[in-house]
Amino acid sequence: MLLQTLPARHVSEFAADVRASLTKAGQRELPSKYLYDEVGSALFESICVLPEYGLTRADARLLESFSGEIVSLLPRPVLVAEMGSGTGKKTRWILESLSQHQRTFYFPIEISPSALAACAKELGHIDLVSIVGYERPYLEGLAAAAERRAPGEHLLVLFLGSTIGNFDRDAGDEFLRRVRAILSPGDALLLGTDLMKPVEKLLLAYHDPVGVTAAFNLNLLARLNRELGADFDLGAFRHEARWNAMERRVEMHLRSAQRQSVRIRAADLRLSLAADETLWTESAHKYFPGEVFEMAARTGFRCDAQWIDDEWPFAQNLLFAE
Ligand code: AVI
Repeated sequence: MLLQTLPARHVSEFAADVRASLTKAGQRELPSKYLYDEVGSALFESICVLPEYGLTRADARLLESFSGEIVSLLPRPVLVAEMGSGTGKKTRWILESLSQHQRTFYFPIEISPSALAACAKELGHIDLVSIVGYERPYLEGLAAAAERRAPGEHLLVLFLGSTIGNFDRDAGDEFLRRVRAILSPGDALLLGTDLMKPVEKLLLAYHDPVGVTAAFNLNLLARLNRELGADFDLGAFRHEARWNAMERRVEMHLRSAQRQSVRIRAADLRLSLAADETLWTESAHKYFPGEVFEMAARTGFRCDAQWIDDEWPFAQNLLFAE
């Protein structure tokens, strides 16, 4: 795999993001993108195999069953770019189906170099597939991948696993609009969306009995200790998964078990937390199937096809840039 990297972003950007979200008025927050350092990414891989977290298996089942059909609906020749490829395991089916028709360039886009390396290992040996990895934020990587196409070539963008659900709804629309602005009419976006299901089932998926999701959430504080010289006592925080019915989302919080004060040296910040005060670390929005068609229409796409898993309500949606 060829790798395109950018100079490392400075620790000060991380510190500034943390400072801004912890000091904003009202509910304190921590940006969810920082959940995924090396430890966090490994814990997320473990979440994906938990019996209570059916999302990843549903995503993979749909790709395994319908890749042939999805590929048959695409204009060709087509290059494939994936925002947040992770280890690339689920993408194999799409690339194998495509390679029955054409030689394919695949551009995984990830900020984590270890995920890109795993992806190259997983997918590096598929016949007629060449991989160029972009170690960049999603939109920067996508713009770079889009520049590589020759006249007449289309682009298929993969945004799987319901990562769109981690954006607030308005921010999700804005993100899709920005993706659309990089594409040309007729280009495709395969968008994975986790669907509404009973709330007890959703809460268990984000608060598993083994405690893997709790460790994933608490690792964010451990990361602040490691990288920003903070002194969070991890034993003084509890993982919490909450259902927000108005916004139709699961929220992950870290609840302070006592009144405490924390210092984050690199962010030049001292925090005073009340007992029971929470830090909001992530949202996972859940969708109704029809909503995806409306999202597509609002953001410059048309949703032409949708496949829904029978076991765990989850949809793969094939959108085309209008
Ligand atoms: C990456 N993302 C789609 C996951 C989700 O379900 O929202 C992240 C996650 N957080 C806790 N469990 C999984």
